[in-house]
Amino acid sequence: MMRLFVAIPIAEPIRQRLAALHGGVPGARWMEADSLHLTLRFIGEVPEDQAIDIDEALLGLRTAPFALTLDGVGLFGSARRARILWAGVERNDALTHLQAKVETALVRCGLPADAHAFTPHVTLARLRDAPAERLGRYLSDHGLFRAGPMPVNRLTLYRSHLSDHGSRYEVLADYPLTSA
Ligand code: 2AM
Repeated sequence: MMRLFVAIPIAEPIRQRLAALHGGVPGARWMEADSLHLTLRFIGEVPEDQAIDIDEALLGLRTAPFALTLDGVGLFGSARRARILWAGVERNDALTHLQAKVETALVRCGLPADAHAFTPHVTLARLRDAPAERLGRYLSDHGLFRAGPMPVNRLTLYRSHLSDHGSRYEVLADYPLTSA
């Protein structure tokens, strides 16, 4: 079995802009710059033959490149029990369309439809017992964060390796977006 997800990798120079958001939150585990990504679909554990089907389905996608802009920062979880600190993504019809295409392709591979609404974000840090007051200050300090436009010209299939030290993300395949 392999634990997979489909994402847009975050390229330079946006990585550097996101790295500049590090710090100021006690208990935060910040993402490594080369792991930064925008998840389009978390797949979860699948057997190897299904991973091959998924790879073929993603190869078959025909989508034109586009650009996206990061906008603001926020939290998943309540202010008292915040779990994830993220950078938001400006509303983007091409991104929504791409996510829907990926979803359709994966359901055709036999995966169950994703029950969650797509809330595009780039995880910056995972949080544990972060003081609410410090988080509040962080959000107001960085509320005006914006970065981009970032060209999106490929999707990536990642494999997630879980360990006691957190997850490590391995790039399994890249799928270029082409207008042709
Ligand atoms: P994220 O996009 O908020 O960072 C690999 O675990 C990636 O898939 C992570 O980037 C993670 O969150 C995303 N993901 C989405 N749903 C998930 C789930 N139910 N379990 C684990 N990861 C999930």
